[in-house]
Amino acid sequence: MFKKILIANRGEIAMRVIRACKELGIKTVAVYSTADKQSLHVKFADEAVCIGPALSKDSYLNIPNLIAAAEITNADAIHPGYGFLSENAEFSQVCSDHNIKFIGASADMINKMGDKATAKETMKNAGVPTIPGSDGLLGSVEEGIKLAKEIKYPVILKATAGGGGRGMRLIKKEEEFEAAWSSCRQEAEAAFGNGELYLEKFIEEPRHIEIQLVADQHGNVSHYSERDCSIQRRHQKLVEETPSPVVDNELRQRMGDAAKKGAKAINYEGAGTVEFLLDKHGDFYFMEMNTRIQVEHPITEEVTDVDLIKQQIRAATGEVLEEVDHLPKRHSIECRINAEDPTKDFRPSPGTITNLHLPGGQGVRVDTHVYSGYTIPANYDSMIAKLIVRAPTREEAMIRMRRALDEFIIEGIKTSIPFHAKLMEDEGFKSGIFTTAFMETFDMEGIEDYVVGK
Ligand code: MV4
Repeated sequence: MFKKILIANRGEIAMRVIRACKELGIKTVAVYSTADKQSLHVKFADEAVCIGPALSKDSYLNIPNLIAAAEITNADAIHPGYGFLSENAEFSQVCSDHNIKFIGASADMINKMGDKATAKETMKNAGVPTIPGSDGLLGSVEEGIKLAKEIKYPVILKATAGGGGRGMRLIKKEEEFEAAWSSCRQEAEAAFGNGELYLEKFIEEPRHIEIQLVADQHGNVSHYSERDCSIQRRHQKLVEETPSPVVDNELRQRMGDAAKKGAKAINYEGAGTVEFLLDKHGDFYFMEMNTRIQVEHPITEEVTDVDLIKQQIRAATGEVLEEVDHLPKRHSIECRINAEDPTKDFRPSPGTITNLHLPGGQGVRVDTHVYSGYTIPANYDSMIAKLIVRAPTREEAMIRMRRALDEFIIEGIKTSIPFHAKLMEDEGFKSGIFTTAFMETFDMEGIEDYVVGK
């Protein structure tokens, strides 16, 4: 087992990793930027090292400073959390070159899954269902137009270096193809330094369903069922739940098997997530594979009774992890609490929390790094807490979430809490029948009324 882990991250996920390490008897090193000196992860870790100024690129993305911090503290592993360097092939390689275990994917794996056309091709060859479209990259605009005619419009152009919704163009008819091709290519070249594109049939109003995996270093791959992440806005997830209201045990087993088959084909190691689109006919297709622990991992923990961070650390040490298909024992929902004003198009609302009261009681979990008096810096993302509930059924989980949101008092800044409160009472959400387009028609009117105590 590792003796000391450096956590190359901040915020709630840094706290989450510290908690797992404490229970495993592993010492922790926090790193922080000058903007995060007052952060909880700095206080709760055994040691803390300042790695640079507020700008992410000079601190949390500063590879030489992170390696130096690991070396001076004698850390034998680095946990990258999510975001920042968690899917950075160079960082994974540099860690390995310095004999520091990167608790994440190898550089090769990150490159393979980070190139979306390669990832899709790899999964298709492994027998995982993929969306009809080009075999790999498109060679020319003419090839794209010819293929689009065959697979029929609407189609979607995707940048192979994109992902998470960046570098995509929906094309509804042939007349739009050339303009979409040029603008998508340019955008991808500018954003990722790689303008290569591939084409797919556009799946209309799908659900986003992802399968959690943990693979040990001996070929054992366990799945932990699905998470439904269909409630998103501009590719930012707002609410996740498990089990999905539209996935039964038969579909769950097929999706879990497909995800495991894909992971085994690439000799995957560690925690990972296979994202699928589920269409209205109940067919599912590989979309992307995330080679990191994700924000929404706690809902899976709440329904499987497994600590996924501990499991990820155990896998990284080389421990043999028995292969198990985990089925959900109950229901769990997560609301991402962001320092944003939902009445003003979710614009960021950083500042000082003047008063804080966290919800509690049976089945309520809050993962956060904030406290009363804490100032949210404007430099990083706006998620300040994850409110997670568990209950025997989906209906009880929604009622419990509504109750917990009422107890959640945050003064001094605006948060997304009122939005979540209204969502828990929304008939469309309550029905469980919705798609990734849900937020396009969600009515924000009257959410001012969803304040504490009402
Ligand atoms: C799609 C699609 C429909 N058809 N691909 C968005 C994020 C990126 N991972 C891929 N995405 C999509 N790919 C085909 N062939 C629709 C989306 C999509 C989406 C997917 C999941 C969750 C929310 C979404 C919102 C808009 C578009």
